[in-house]
Amino acid sequence: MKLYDFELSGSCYKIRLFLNIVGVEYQKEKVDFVGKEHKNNKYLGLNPFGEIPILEDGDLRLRDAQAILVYLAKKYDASDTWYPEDARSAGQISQWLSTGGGEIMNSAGARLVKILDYPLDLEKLQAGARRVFGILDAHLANREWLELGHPTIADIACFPYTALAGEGGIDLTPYANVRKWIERITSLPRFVPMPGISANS
Ligand SMILES: N[C@@H](CCC(=O)N[C@@H](CS)C(=O)NCC(=O)O)C(=O)O
Repeated sequence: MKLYDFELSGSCYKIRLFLNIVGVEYQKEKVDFVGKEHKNNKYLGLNPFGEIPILEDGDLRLRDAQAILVYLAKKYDASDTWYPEDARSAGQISQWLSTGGGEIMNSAGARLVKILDYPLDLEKLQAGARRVFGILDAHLANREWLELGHPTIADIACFPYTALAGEGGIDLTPYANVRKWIERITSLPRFVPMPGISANS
């Protein structure tokens, strides 16, 4: 299995983290994201959206971190707890997969402005991120995990760009429930860190 990867990408990190959790060996192909390699013809051939992560498993190629998480959970999670089969659980988790690839990416955009000077509207992105963190914080007021009372791929999809919010100039101090949830995730037994997100030891 091959992951087209950039170490500082929170989206690629979703996949690295979950591959470690399910214990699947894989190979990394480093993408020169800063040099815009993901926009060259080779990469546009792999993913016409010009984005990473991309995962290849045998003759299957997938783009989009959330789609990749679903695939990995279905294929490699022997416990069937990270994305359980039943309709109710699948629906509950999927709503957060959409949030992880959607509204929470405001935080990713703010971080791209701050660390790579992307010409995007920083204030609008920060406001969008704060709105979703407020919703997340209220949701987590009376639960430890986003759904089902245990960790699922919903948590994995929403976690990185929430934990990296500070790098986009967004202070998580007002979101105490979100901060506790981050601590729970960084305490998971098979947790792996990335630059900007440490294990809770
Ligand atoms: N929908 C995709 C979006 C992934 C995404 O935005 N990836 C970033 C890196 S973290 C990217 O490749 N952006 C393209 C660019 O900024 O040029 C997913 O969730 O995997």
